[in-house]
Amino acid sequence: MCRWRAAVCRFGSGVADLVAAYLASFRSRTHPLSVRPRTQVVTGRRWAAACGVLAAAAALGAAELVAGALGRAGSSPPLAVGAAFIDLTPVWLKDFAIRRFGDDDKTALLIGLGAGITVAALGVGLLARRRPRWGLAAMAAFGLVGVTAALTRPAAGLMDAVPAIVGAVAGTAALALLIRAARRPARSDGPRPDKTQPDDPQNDAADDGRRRMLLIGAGVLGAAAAGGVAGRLLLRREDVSAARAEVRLPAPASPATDVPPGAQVRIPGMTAFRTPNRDFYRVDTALTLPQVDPRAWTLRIHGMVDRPVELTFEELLAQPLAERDITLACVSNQVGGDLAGNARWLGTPLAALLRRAGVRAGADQILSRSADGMTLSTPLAAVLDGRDALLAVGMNGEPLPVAHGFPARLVVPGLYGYVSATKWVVDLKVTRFAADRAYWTRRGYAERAPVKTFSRIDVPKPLARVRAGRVAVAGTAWAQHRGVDAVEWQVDDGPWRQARLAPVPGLDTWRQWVAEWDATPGSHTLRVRATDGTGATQPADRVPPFPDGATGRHSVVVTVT
Ligand SMILES: Nc1nc2c(c(=O)[nH]1)N[C@H]1C(S)=C(S)[C@@H](COP(=O)(O)O)O[C@H]1N2
Ligand SMILES: [Mo]
Repeated sequence: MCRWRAAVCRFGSGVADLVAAYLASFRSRTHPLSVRPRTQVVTGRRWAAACGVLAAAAALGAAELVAGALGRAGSSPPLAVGAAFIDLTPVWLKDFAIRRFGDDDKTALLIGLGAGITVAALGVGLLARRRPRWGLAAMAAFGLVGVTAALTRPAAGLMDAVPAIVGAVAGTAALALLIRAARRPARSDGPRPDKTQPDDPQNDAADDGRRRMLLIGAGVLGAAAAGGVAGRLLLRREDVSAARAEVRLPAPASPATDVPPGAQVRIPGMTAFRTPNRDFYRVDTALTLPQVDPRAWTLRIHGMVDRPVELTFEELLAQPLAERDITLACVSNQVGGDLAGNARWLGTPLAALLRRAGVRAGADQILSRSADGMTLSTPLAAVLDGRDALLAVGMNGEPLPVAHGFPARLVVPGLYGYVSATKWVVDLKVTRFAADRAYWTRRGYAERAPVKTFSRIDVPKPLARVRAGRVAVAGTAWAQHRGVDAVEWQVDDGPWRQARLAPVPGLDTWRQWVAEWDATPGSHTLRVRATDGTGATQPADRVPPFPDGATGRHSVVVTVT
């Protein structure tokens, strides 16, 4: 550990020396960019723009290499900037992204970021063509953006600034090198090469210059790529999939109730009652998946408790475990949307852990924190009211997938994910809503957010064409922890009719429904609404997901021929 630290210090002072020498070269005018701009003759716009892109590649490659060497994926400047962007994104845009791109929202963000970086790099190159120092300064400014983004990540340490710093140094150095190489061999006042004259010696010089430019450009690109690849490979050390494969989950002390055979409505195109892990929706703010080694993992329970608890993964597996079927839903889910999934979770009851810690009077919130610094708040009362709130380690018979919170996450039936389902959880603080706020509640989302009653038509699909006659209409409804007591469906403005409800193992999962429709030719609108266990029927008025979940009735238009 000490040796490591010494190496880091040496590395840091090395970087500082480099920067100092670099700056000194300006003063002594030996620097390639110290040529006075007016006498500077640089090549055409295209090459200058390419210089910018190559220099940016060098910056990113170097930064990636350092992020990899440090084993800190999140400190990679583009990822840090992306993560900062996610945090700064207004709620409406986030909703839009989740709605528009769904599980691919992060890919969309990274593509957008890549485009932005490319445009900025082109700009830096063009700027450097006439004003080398400005180009240099712009490159440094981008480095500063990277540093700021990395340092403002919630779980960041000072070391997270290093990749962006090294990247900025590498980027400016590469830019200087490239621009010097791009300088035409002829001076501006000398004769220009005459391309129509094959024997003109100026042409040879120009060709030589071009060859050198291409060589240097290729060298920079190669080094950048090598750095990037090496960085990514180094980050594999952090990968926890091997550790995950070694986890042996104990049998539950309290097994799940059997799922009744009829829970799955057997119609082509129908949603699976149990969502396979690979199909389970994913919503989180993590641009890079936290890699949490179970051997190093601990959960701390502290705050307004009599006896703070610290639990290792081994100790967690030794607790009595319960297995439960619970449907998770996201507050960003729209009417008819699919940001919900049903899994069989294995975990220890959260209430028992909290009682062991001894919750003090006056507390009303659990503020949970994940390994990547994300915070979620959960109403304490919901966790203690007897429902199956779990500190989960297993999902559908395997350890939690890394994308779903390995090694441990919270699952609380009946509450939207953003107030209950903390993935990669490492810390539970028992506190008061008046004292602490979490990521989403700070952004105006509701503190108390029970899942709203929801129903959806899964078959037929929107805009489907079906044959006149008997048509199966089926779907999924949920009102976790209250249960779905009725589902009604309607054709056009006809009467509401009862659908047949499939059996369910309990109140905490979604429920499938099915009906037979005597379809007549023409275009028809099918509509659905559910009634929960308290007797409340889904309202017709449409409200958006912000701040506590969407309402409205799902409908599909089908053509009957
Ligand atoms: N650490 C962490 N946990 C999180 C989130 C997050 O962004 N970070 N998102 C929450 C939200 S909004 C939802 S809907 C659920 C989604 O869980 P899933 O991705 O396993 O489906 O996780 C919750 N837990
Ligand atoms: Mo969510």
